Amino acid sequence: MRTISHAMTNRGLMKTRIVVKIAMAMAVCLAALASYGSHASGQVVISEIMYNPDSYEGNSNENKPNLTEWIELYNAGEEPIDLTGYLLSDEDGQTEAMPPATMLEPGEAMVIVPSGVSEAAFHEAWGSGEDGPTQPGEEMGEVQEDDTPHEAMKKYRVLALGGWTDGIRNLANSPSPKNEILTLIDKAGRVVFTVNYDDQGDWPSDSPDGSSIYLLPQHVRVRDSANQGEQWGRSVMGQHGGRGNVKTSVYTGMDFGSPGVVVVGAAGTE
Ligand SMILES: [Ca+2]
Ligand SMILES: [Ca+2]
Ligand SMILES: [Ca+2]
Repeated sequence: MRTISHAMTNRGLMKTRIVVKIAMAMAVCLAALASYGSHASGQVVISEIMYNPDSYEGNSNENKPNLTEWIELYNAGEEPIDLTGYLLSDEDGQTEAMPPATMLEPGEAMVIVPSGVSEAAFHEAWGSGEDGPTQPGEEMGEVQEDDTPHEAMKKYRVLALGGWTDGIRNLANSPSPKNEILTLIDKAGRVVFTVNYDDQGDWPSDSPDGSSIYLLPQHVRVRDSANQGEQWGRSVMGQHGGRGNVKTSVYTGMDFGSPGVVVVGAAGTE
């Protein structure tokens, strides 16, 4: 009896070991799939948020889109990313999906604006990068000696997306832990990037109006989560591509940001 029960125990142990081995193999497969998934969606980040421009934002009582808000995306990875079908969401709703063949090359930045404002209108105010690195707004401040981002400014795309008025609505000027929770979602419905920006605590102040917030160079590629205010900076003239807009019929105020320019630094550097 003892021998039989011993044999049975051994058999039980073997079974347990096999089950454990299968579970471990499955875990390895799942981990590989997960890393493939994150690889597939690449390293696209929300690199800058203009949520409280000095330019006229529209009257929310009239339910008009806030045309002068914008969001910058950046490909921090080493492979082109197909953003087709990607959309932005927050706790209010979501935008329309990005159109077919929306590619973002490694190191390329793209600006997302509400439908109703054109790429030409944005470039008119902020510069297109085609006419030299420090245009426009260079007359508004001195370019600093180490201001390589200006040199790095190149032509960038501006994509107008519908779904701001009835979807994500505006980007709150008085954000809180409950809003805005900006999330970039890929065409498979996976969350690629999320940030719950704020203007208090560790977060850059947005007072006075007009300055965007942007991921600091050392955190473009290295983050635990983007929900840490100290990882973001407030745009100022002449730093990390920061420049002012030229006033136009759409961009009526004096805003500061670095649309089209993302400075990437090594971890641990400032
Ligand atoms: Ca919103
Ligand atoms: Ca706003
Ligand atoms: Ca930027």
